[in-house]
Parts: sequence; structure tokens; C-alpha cells
Amino acid sequence: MARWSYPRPSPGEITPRSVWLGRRQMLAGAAVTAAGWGAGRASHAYGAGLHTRPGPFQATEKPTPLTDVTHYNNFYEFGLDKSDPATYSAAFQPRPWTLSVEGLVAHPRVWDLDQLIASMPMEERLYRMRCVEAWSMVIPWDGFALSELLRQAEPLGNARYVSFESVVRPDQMPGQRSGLDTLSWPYVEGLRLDEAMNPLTILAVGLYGEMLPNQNGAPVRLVVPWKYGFKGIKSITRIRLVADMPPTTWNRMSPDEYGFYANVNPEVDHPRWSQSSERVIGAGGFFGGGRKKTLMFNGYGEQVASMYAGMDLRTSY
Ligand SMILES: Nc1nc2c(c(=O)[nH]1)N[C@H]1C(S)=C(S)[C@@H](COP(=O)(O)O)O[C@H]1N2
Ligand SMILES: [Mo]
Repeated sequence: MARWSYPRPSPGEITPRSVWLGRRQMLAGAAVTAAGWGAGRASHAYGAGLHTRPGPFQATEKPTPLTDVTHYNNFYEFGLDKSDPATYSAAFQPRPWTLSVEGLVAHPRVWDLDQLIASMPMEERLYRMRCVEAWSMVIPWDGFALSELLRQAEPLGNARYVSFESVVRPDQMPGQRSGLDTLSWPYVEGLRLDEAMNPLTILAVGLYGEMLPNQNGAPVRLVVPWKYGFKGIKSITRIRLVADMPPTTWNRMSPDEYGFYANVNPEVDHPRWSQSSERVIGAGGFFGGGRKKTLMFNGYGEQVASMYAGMDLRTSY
């Protein structure tokens, strides 16, 4: 298991969000615009935004414009089209929120999310994100390492996997109402314990320095940048340490197409399309310029490849 810990910043070291967002805005050029911050903007946002400090693992690519990050989403609880989550998530209430950490741990606990956020070392991490549908974005997430939370819960010796569960609220999530039940609810996902403890794995509670918009998984979602996007389960209510490999939504729905591991791998095609390249959302549109080659482990091999040494990644896809 990874035993990684970064130094906790003293309060004086924490960069006010306005400062680093300013830096990010310079990097992103005109990417951050008021108009881009559209439907679903958190009405409950902290007045001053989220206080984070730049963490390790900053991608060098240009961040995807905020308007694309918040208007091209997969979140089946709000519909199937990429534009549905922005359109239909405004009534979702992400606060108050409890997140339970349970199962094979010495210290199970039901957290009030805001108390958890206040107690965690918050970071901003610019990550490359790659969807199984062969498109990609670069997103400045705000959050904390999942390992910090799991370490506090103290996994027991027989805990080998971590399972995650999304909220079920048909009254606020039109995609969960009968007749529209495209997936079985709740949406569930899982990681091996070492993957969950890897320093790249975070729970995100914001992006671009603001509270997570509803369509991006408010108020808390998983981000695992070397895996296809569907592993990044949104609106999480329950984290459970378990002994056996847990079921995952897309694997359950179509096991031939979506495996448990779901590592980004340009050499293993999806049965219905190639994974060798990706469409870069917000970069040059559909006509050239906006495509690039997909990298093994989404370019994070240095950090994660050793976890899969000796595994046949064609079988364990
Ligand atoms: N609960 C839940 N989580 C989910 C999904 C979903 O439908 N429901 N879609 C997944 C898929 S397929 C992707 S690509 C990412 C998209 O995250 P984004 O919209 O913030 O880019 O969320 C993932 N998490
Ligand atoms: Mo996806």
C-alpha cells in the first residue's frame, strides 16, 4: 500500500483562491469567463470560494474552458445527452451532505461534508481526464487526497477494495425516475485499495476554485486521472472498505465493454471503437487540431504503472 503523505500547509502558506485563480486565468487566457459559469452554479458557494494550494501533479496542457467543463458532461442521473446535466441539475440540493466511511475500517464515521472539507489539506490539481468515449479535457480540480480520508478511517487487514455509492434522489434527479431508469441506481464504482491510496486519487469538491457545479458531481466526486472517466463517480454518499471486488455500474451493465480496472490504454480498443486517439474538447472543434494520441495510463504511467506489474492488461481491462 502506498504510504504517501504531503506536508500540511501552515495557514499562512495557503494561497487565497483569488491569487491562484488569477494565476490560472493568466495561464488559461480568456478561458474563464462569467458567461461560462452557467446553469448549476452553486447558490450555496462559500463567499470566498475554496481555499486551496497548488498540489503536485500539475498537467502542462491548457485547461479546458470552464464553459465546456460545465456543459459537456456525463451524469445519467440527469439524462443521457452531454447537455442534460447542465440543463436538468439546477434543482439538485448538494447541502447539507453526509459522507459515510464504513465497512472494514477501525473508525467508521459519518462525516458532515463541510466539516470534512475544513479538516482536510485542500489542493488544486490540474489533471488530464479521458472518457471511454474517446474525448478528453484538462480540469483544475479542488479537493484532497482520498488516502488522507482512508488513513484516518484505518482500513483493517482484510480490506482489499473500496466501493463507492452515489446518491439516489429521484425527486431531484430526473434520470432516476421510472421510465428513464437507464442504469440501475445507485451508480456504484470501486477501486483496489492500493489504487484508492495512490497519491493521484482525489475526492474533488470544487473546480476552477469554486464549489463543484451540480453537473460535475456536487458536492463530492472521485477523480482517478489514469482511468476512463466513468470511474469518477459523482455525488458520493457512501465509501465502504470491502474484502472482495465490488460491482461497478458500467461493468454490470455491459461486462464485455467495461472492465473493473478501466485503465486508459490505447492498445485495448473498446469493442465498438478505437482507443488510440482522443478528441480534445474545447481545442479547435471538430475540424483538425482537436485530436491527439491517447497515452498509456493517460500519461500517468510513472505514478501508477507499478501497481499493475505482472497483470495482463488485455484481460484485466
Ligand atoms: N453518479 C454518476 N457518476 C458518474 C457518471 C454518471 O452517469 N453518474 N458518469 C461518469 C462518466 S461516464 C464520466 S466521463 C464522468 C464525467 O465527469 P464530468 O462530467 O465532470 O466531466 O463522470 C462519471 N461519473
Ligand atoms: Mo465517460
